Amino acid sequence: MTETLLGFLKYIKGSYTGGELFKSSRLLIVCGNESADLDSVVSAVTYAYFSYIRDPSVQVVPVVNILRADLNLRRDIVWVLKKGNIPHNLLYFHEDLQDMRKRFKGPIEAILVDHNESQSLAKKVVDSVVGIIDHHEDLGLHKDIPERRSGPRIVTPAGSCSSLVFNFWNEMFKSAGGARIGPDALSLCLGALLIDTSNMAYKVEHPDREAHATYTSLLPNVDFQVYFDQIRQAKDDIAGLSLRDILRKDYKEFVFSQTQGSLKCGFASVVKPFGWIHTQFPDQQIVEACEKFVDERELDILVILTSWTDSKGQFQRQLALYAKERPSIEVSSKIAERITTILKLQPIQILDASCENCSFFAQLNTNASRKQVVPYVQEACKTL
Ligand SMILES: [Mn+2]
Repeated sequence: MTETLLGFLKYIKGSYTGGELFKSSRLLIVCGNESADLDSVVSAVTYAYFSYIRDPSVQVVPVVNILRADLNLRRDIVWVLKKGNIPHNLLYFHEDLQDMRKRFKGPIEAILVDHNESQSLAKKVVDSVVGIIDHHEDLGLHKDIPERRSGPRIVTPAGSCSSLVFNFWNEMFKSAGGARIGPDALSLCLGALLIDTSNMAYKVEHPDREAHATYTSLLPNVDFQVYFDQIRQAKDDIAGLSLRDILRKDYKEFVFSQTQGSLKCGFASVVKPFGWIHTQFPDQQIVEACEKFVDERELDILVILTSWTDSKGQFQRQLALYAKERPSIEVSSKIAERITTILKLQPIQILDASCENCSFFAQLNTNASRKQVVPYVQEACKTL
């Protein structure tokens, strides 16, 4: 039996290509969220791998919830995979999900990691959710998972979902007398943890400390600070990307219900401040990019969340709202009013000319990432 992550991915690829995978009565996948950040990719890939280490007779296919071509926008993931010698062609994307649906006639069952409600294409393709490991707000779905004894249902705070995935399997290995885990899988887990917690300085919860302690003992030759700096550098490198790519690189969308009807909101996370964006693109290009983005996705409102560490080492956040036309513009300003206190928003000027479609704010509550901002906006929408 192979023991490295690379060996496992090659084995699954063989089974996929040769068709053995499609001969069983069910097809099991593990799927990350639609932003497909490092945490989601690592959580999916390592979940499938750990499951294989535990029981090689159960084949789980890890799926990255985006198109294959979009992986290259995520330079931190590309860097970590390269460092781990994991080629991209051993991963599975939307195209493969469609292919699986065509080739497999039985039920496709999914374990969701880093989200707890099916998203994007997986929502259409998956027949049932049989497991969840996540660190987002619990939407209360699939509560019957524990009774069905199919997979775990763990939705609990953690800086990184990868910590929850690792701890879940590591506990299982311990009770089975231990397991040999490939260092390539451990490096992936460590990378996600370091990025999600800024090298254990931010949003660290008990599961992260537990995972960190294990990585420290199992990876004695890795300099965590150096590894973190390298991934961080790759993640922050968005130079040369178009505004459209910057917006869709780490993106999620939601439909929120209102008193009457519903509101479709997109949330783009960006790793540089608006000031930097404005040095790369003039007013008109910024406004046009937002307009096109909203049109392409039929959004009512686009929320852009920036976060970065400034030259003094201070972690900072900003928030912008964009709406193309009335009445969405009014709705957008009401949402801004309602989230001002909780997020400590302060209006700032970014564009040279005034623009009624956009509003920009410094977000002084720097603890609130998209994970928190989304439910605040959802709450603000309810009575609109
Ligand atoms: Mn996550």
